[in-house]
Amino acid sequence: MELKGKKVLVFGAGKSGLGAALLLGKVGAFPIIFDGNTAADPEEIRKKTDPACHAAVYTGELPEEIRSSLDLVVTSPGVPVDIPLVQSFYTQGIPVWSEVELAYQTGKGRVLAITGTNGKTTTTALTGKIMADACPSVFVVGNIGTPYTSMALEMKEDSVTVAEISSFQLETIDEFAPQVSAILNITEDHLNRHHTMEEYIRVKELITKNQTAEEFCVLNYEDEVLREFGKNITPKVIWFSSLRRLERGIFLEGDQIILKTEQEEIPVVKTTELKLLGRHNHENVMAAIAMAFAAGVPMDSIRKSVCEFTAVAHRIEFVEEKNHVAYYNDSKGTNPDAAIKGIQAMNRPTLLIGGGYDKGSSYDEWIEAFDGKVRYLVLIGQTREKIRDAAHRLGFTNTILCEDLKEAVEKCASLAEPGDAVLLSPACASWGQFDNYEQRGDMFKEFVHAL
Ligand code: UMA
Repeated sequence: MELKGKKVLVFGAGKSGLGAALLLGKVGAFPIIFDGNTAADPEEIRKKTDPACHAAVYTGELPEEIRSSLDLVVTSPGVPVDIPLVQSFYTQGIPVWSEVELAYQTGKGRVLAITGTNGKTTTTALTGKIMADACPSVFVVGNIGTPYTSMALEMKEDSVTVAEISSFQLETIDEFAPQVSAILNITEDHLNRHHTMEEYIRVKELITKNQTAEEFCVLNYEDEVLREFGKNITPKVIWFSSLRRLERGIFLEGDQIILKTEQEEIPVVKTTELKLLGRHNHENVMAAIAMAFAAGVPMDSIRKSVCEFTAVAHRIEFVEEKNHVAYYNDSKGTNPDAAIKGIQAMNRPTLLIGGGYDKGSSYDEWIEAFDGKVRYLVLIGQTREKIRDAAHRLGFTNTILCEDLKEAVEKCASLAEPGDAVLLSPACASWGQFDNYEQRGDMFKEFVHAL
């Protein structure tokens, strides 16, 4: 779509909305920023908006005359498609794009896109490093924190974009077509937004919707949903497995990661050479290697980058040892499945801090994964009673409710014995008590340092 001269509603005035509005202003469109939060102050939003985008700003209600004169709507990831206002755009026949679609249609070069319930950020950061070590112009964008639109106009034909793409961003793509995609795993998450597991899976799988038969999709062979999905898709599938030797693909055998193509079997790297811990991380590494290999990066270069890469913040991040108690920040454990990885990685008796915003998840599997390792479960946030009740039902009764994270950290410090670990791995989103999981993790680290 030619954007010049078009009236475009930018729905949501967070990072994505501000990035989209600036891009639209620069390409000669007329952006109108709208935020549905009635408490949002238009003046504050104007202050955060780059003057170069000449955007009008509305909050709360969108005036009817604006609504009826739009050519395009660009939604922020946090805006669900089933709310009445978005539905009314569909009824009017106005195209609705995600912020990622807008960036894709204006950006240039090749795109490598990663989705999945867990491991996206680590895999994106690692793929970004491998590509940056091998290519002159690389952008790492998307759900990882830098809006795709904020970089799109800097991209050139020889650029490579490595994008972390959430289900929220995939819901409203149109032509978005990465040369290499990856779906790492699909487990229960965001059911308050997508309502059913079927819908969540459908949205995740949209990442391959516009890919051609010359392009690639990296999939986890050990994920039953993906194993089925991979049987009938257009792009070439590269499977990865941490549990078995594959006919073709990339797999872990003992401590050796091996890539097997039609022609050869390449021992890539040993897990003992990596700075990332845990089977889930070895899966992320295999996915990143497969993506970079499909994008044509020489194996020697991939190997070097992979060995240099260190864990990203907030993912089972070691904070400090105090009074012989080790503190770990796994604030990125925002759903039960991610939090299971967190507790599985612990090799000491653990005081676990959990709870937060309610995304409609079930916590049973997480509690069952405690495996005798958790001494106390210290709970905060909206879900604290729900998790406590589930734990008691499953026979785990060492639960403590706290008002906030600070109290939870102090409680853990008072109960921990030398040799224990304290792990923040909440199994819930941070919203309600924090802006995002980064803020939650940073505050956890601050409280630990202050003990
Ligand atoms: N808003 C409305 N109406 C609504 C919902 C929201 O007007 O119905 C407004 C809010 O009032 C707010 C704005 O939209 O002012 C916020 O937009 P947003 O929630 O889309 O947040 P952004 O700041 O644009 O950040 C988004 C992603 N946020 C979400 O998906 C919730 C960030 O992912 C991402 O890093 C950023 O774009 C850049 O691409 C965060 C996240 O939590 C890390 N992602 C989820 C996850 O990882 O589990 C998917």
